[in-house]
Amino acid sequence: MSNINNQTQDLNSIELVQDLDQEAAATITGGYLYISTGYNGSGSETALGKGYTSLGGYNNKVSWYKVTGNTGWYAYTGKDYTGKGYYLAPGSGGNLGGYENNNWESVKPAY
Ligand SMILES: [Ca+2]
Repeated sequence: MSNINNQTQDLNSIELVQDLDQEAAATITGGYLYISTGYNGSGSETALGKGYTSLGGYNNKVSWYKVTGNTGWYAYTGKDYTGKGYYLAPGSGGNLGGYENNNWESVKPAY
């Protein structure tokens, strides 16, 4: 778990916090959206526990994800939940392909 916490701090350190949408900032209990810049969790990886209107340094670089817990997520190709949206079911994950690969810029939990 300490590794997850460190990754979350890395994301915060690139100043994503100021981009948080307050309505989407509610913390999810028991689940995370993991994202990485390489396939199969390689490259830079982080765990997200709430919505982000911009992925900061991860914008247009995500190539892999995994959803833990019982809450699904939405991922969008544009900032502020715009562009093309994708539903990520609880327990799902894998490498991104085609238009979706290297294109996510915002994510939020699907309540
Ligand atoms: Ca994009």
